[in-house]
Formats: sequence, C-alpha cells, structure tokens
Amino acid sequence: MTAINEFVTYEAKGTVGVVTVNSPPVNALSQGVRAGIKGGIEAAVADGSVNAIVLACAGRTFIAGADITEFGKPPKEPGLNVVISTIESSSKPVVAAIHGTALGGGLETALGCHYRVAVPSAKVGLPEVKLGILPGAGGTQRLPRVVGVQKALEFITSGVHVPAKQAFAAGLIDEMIDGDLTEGAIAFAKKVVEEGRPLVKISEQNDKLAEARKNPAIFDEFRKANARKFRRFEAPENCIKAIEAAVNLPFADGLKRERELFMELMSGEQAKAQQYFFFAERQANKIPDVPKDTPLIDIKTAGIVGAGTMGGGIAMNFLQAGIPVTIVETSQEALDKGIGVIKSNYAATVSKGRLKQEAMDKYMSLLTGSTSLEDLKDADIVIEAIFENMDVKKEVFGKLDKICKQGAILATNTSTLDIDEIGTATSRPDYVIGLHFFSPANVMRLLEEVRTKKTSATVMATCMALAKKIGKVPVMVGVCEGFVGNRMLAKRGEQASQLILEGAKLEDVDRVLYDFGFPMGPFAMSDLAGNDVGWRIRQGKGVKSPVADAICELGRFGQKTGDGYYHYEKGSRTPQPDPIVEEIIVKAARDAGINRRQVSDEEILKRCVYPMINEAAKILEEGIATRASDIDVIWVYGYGWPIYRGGPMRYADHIGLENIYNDLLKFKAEHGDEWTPAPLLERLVKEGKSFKDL
Ligand code: T1G
Repeated sequence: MTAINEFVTYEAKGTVGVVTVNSPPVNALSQGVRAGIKGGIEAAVADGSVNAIVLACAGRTFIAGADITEFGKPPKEPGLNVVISTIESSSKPVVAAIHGTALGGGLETALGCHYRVAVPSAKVGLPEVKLGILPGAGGTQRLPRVVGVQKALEFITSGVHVPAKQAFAAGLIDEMIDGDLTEGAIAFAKKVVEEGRPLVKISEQNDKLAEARKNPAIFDEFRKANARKFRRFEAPENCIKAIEAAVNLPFADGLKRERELFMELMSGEQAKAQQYFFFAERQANKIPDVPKDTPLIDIKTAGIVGAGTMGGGIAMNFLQAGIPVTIVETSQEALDKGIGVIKSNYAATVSKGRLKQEAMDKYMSLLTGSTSLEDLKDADIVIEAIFENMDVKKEVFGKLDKICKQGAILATNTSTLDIDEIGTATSRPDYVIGLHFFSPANVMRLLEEVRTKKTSATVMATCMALAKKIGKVPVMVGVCEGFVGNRMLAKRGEQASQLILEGAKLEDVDRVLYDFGFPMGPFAMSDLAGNDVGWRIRQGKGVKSPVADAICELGRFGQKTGDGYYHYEKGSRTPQPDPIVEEIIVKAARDAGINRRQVSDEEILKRCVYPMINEAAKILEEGIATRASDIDVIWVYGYGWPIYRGGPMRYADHIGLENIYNDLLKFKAEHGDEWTPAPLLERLVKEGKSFKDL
C-alpha cells in the first residue's frame, strides 16, 4: 500500500488498483483529499499490474461533498473538475464503491467514474441547494444524462438523499453489493474487464436529454409546479437554468454555464446564510457542560400523559421511530378521541399515498391507550402534555414520581410554566426536563429542550440523542418565561398589536413579514393557532390586549370559527380583511388616545424584528441560550424564520448591530423605555463586534 498523501492511499489488489480516501469525519473534498484522489488515480493508471480501479472510502461514509469549511477561502488546486476529468479520462475502468452518503461533490466524483456500486444502506444526492448553491462540479450536467431531466430537476432542486435501491432503479447505481463493499467492487471491476464492457463516460451520454430537447416546456412547467416551495430562494432557479444548459449546450459549454451560475450564488448573501446555518445546526448539538461521552439512558418505551392535540402529535413521533407508547387520558371518551385523531392523521397520509398501510398498522400496533397513570410504571421516559396549569402539573408529576421506575425521565411539554417549580413536586428533580414540542408536534422539526437548575447531564444528553431519533432538531435552553422562542415571539406580537393601533393595516403587517420570508404574518398565524389560546393565557396572567381580547369576546377564535383577525369563507383558509375588525381597532385606538397615521413597511419590519433581536441579546446575557446560533436554529425550525436569512442573530449581524442599536434608540425616544437596547447589544456595538464574535 502506498500513501499518496495523508488522506489517500493506493494499493494494487490483484489486477485491480484500489484508491482509498480516509479523511474523517465524512471524507469531505478538502484540497488534500482532491489532490490525493487525483494522485491515486494517476498511480493506478500508471500501474501496469492492474487493469481496473476502485475508488473507495474508509470510515462511516463515501465522500459527503466539498469541504464546506473551505468555502469563502481562496480556491486551491486541483479543482474538483480537474480531479473528475482525471477519473473520467482514465484508460482503465474506474468503479466508485459507495457506502454511507455520497453527497454533492462526492456524487459528482462518483458520476465521473465509469461505474458505481453501493451497499443497500447507502444514499446519494446533490444537496447543494440546501447550502444556497448548486452542484458545481458537473452534477447539473452529468445527473440529467443518467436519470433524465425530470428526475434531475427533482433531485437537484430538493437536495434529497436518494436511497441506493431507488438510485439503482434510476440507473445511478450499476450494482448493489450485499457483502463486503470493497471486495464486491473489486469483483465488479474484474467483471467489467472480463466482459469487455465500455468505459462509460457520462459526459458523452446524451440519449436521456433527447426527450427534454423535444419538450423545452418541461422547465417552465417545473417552475410553475414548485413556485410556492421555491418562493424567494435564489438557488433553485439557478439549478433549473444549469440543467437547461445541459440540454441545450454541448457538455463543455454546459459545464462553463454551471460554473457561472454557481459563482453567482456562492457570492450571494443567501448562500452565506445557509452555509452559516449548516454549522449552526451542528453546533446546537453541543452542550458545553455535557461531555460527548456522557452515558445515555436507553429509551425503549415512552409514556404520554394527555391525548390532546399536542399529546397525540408527540406520540406519533415515537411510534414512527419504532418506540412503543402508552398514552394516558383521564376518561375513556377523551382517550378514544385522542387515539382516533392519531389514527385519522395516519389514514389521511395513507390516502395521499405518502404512507403505506402496513407502516400505519405497525405504528398503531405500538400504541397502547390507558386511563391509569399506573400503566406508565415501566416507561423509560414520560412526557406530560396536559393543559397549562401549575397546580395540576405538579399534582401529576408528584404521582408520576411515585409510580415510575427509578431512572425514568419525567418531561413536560409546557410552553410557559416554570419547570424548576414543576420539578419540586418530585424526589428526582435531576430527571426532570422540559421537552417543548411545536404544533403540529408530528410535523414541526424543532424540539426546544429546557434544562432546570437540577437536570442531570445524562438526562440532557439522552434527550438530545432521543430528539434526533424521533426526527427532531434539539436545542437546549434554560428556564425563563416563554423560554427562548416564545419569549422573543411575544416581543414581536406586542409590536404587531401596537402597530395596528397606530394605523398600520393588519393585512399590511402580515404582508411585510410574509414578504420578508415568514410562511405567514402574526395575525394570520394567530388565526391558525387559535386566538383563544393566547386569550386564556392573558386572562390567567391578568394581561390586557385590547384588540385581541375584543375579537375573542366576539368568539372570533380564527380559522376554527371562520372568523378571527380575518374572515374565512366556509371551507377556505384564505384570510379576508374584515371591516368589523377594522372598527374594533379604530375604537381601541380612540380609547387609548392614539392618533392613527400612515406606517411604512420599513417601520413595520423594524418594529416587528428588532425587539426580538434585542430580547435575544438579553436571553444570551442571562445564559438562557448557550450561543447566538442556537437562537437562529430555534427560529428557523420552530417559527418559520426564512433559512436563507440564517436566523434573527445572523440577520442582525448582516444588517449591522450599530444600525439596529441606533434604530432602537430612535424608537425609544418615540415610544418609550421598552425600546432600551440590551446591555450586551450596547457592549458589542461599542466594541465594534457582532453576535458571531461571541
Ligand atoms: N464539509 C465539511 N464538514 C462537514 C461536511 C462537509 N461537506 N459534512 C459534514 N461535515 C462535518 C460536520 O460539520 C460535523 O462536524 C461532522 O462532519 C459530522 O457531520 C462542488 C460545492 C454527511 C449527512 O451538503 O449533510 O459538494 O460538528 O453532524 O448527522 O458541488 O453532515 O462534528 O465538528 O452532520 O451523521 C455538499 C453536508 C457540499 C453534505 C452526515 N454536501 N453534510 O450527517 O453528521 S457542497 C453536503 C451532511 C458541494 C460541489 C459542492 C451531513 C451528513 P462536527 P453531522 P450526520
């Protein structure tokens, strides 16, 4: 075995030369790996004892793409296109041996090989669009030549990780290997030589492009069909243009066009924000005072207290992860209703063809209903999801503490209550934690995990790992009112309510935030969630909100009652401005002695977003959030903050903290002390720093 460099080795195994990449954690295509591969292929081509080549990777995965940590730095030779053309122009067949995830530049490298084999558990994909860019090393030119244009459009604009079996069916994989991958790849390479199979250079294959050449409308049809999904993202359109170039231009010119479109995106703010977010999401997994090797509790069974909307949604996550659930309600009627909702949710997904009946049956077979907390005695974790009342929650936790086995985690789904307080109702406060799911709990990816002063490292580490197992993105935060997400959301809500009193139209407030990139504005969102939820919480706290209270007193709870801040025609979810609400607003303004005026879109945006950022600075100061980027992960996965803006903290750095600070001072002069900049914000501005410097 020869070391080409510290990342790549070359070894002749009989008549087949094996080039192996070994650069943990994911064999990313750093400069060293690129140079190593090129050197390894050249060594194999020059090695007279071999007549075929296998490109394989050590560790947990085949090449998972370009090295994202090199983005934004001056490019170093060899470029990936050079490495790939070295492979493709090899005089000996090159076979890529794929395991784990062959992604981005990794799949592009494999597409430069003449053949690809894979183990059944492998996945392949071109997820560059999720980083705000496009496949920049021939992926947009070679993939359509293998799978056809329609599939290439779907794969590249979604960034999906395609399972090997599906990739095999699409012609991307030439053979599935059940046993040892490298041995299987070597045997396949020998077969290629023995059978005199051709050196398949995908760049010279054009037959799969013919159909699209006859039907250029395919691209506009695809744009139209995905307009809503691609709204405001820059990368998908450039992906489509690059694939169009593959159809309309010779390969070499298509490759040039791909590079132009790639560089256009790479230099843009969206790409920078989405690449920032890639690492923010991975940082959020790390809790400074919880070591990586903290022992985990094995969660084999779960209990849910409360089969309402949240309890049912939470249960579905566990069932889909193969974890048996016992769900408890106070009455058989409530239990049957809750389990009925879970069943109908699955049935709806089956009827849309997005879930197989067998899978639904499997999930439902893992669910047990009960009207006795006693049935939770053997559960490894119990999550309480009952209505928000401290006394009732403490009573339930006190009972669970006596019933549940030692070592069982007791979690609460509260979104407002003090979890330290709830923990005092048990003899195991170190096993108490907040697991704050977002509605609909089986859909929303964020899981705000709330540590109390006593929650143990083992419980935190266990719940972070569990979140990944049930398909959630966990972020650990501390206890305070509204934790991180809702605490910031409340600031936006306060200003949205104030703005409509001062003269902004509520549909304009919603439009400005929708155009900013949120899925909907605060008033449409409140109508969707139900205005009565906030009303009950305000009544519990004795807090007034004149317009919100007035519409609730009229029973206008939102979509579920057909009227809320907006009117909804029967069976429609389209919000329509309602003069009745306008009257309520005008009266409330008059009662408050407010002279109404024109309010600009710019003022609306700043007054909705800047208080959130200011509150986030306080949250960081108090140590409720570990790092600014965690707050961004919470807002992107929990509150629909547009990922191409990276999150509120990234956005603040992009706008410039000094600009925000000055605007806060301006609003303070006009509207009062609640606009006082947070000390941390003031300090960063004085030091000329940003949140990313923290
Ligand atoms: N570059 C650098 N570091 C990477 C990386 C990459 N491509 N992928 C992962 N890491 C790091 C990650 O930060 C983490 O580090 C560790 O590896 C484990 O990752 C020309 C330009 C492969 C599915 O978009 O989707 O190719 O936090 O925690 O959950 O066209 O990582 O431990 O220090 O995510 O098992 C295209 C990105 C690049 C794939 C594994 N490729 N990676 O998931 O582990 S653009 C991608 C992933 C490109 C070309 C273009 C996932 C994974 P740390 P992890 P995981």
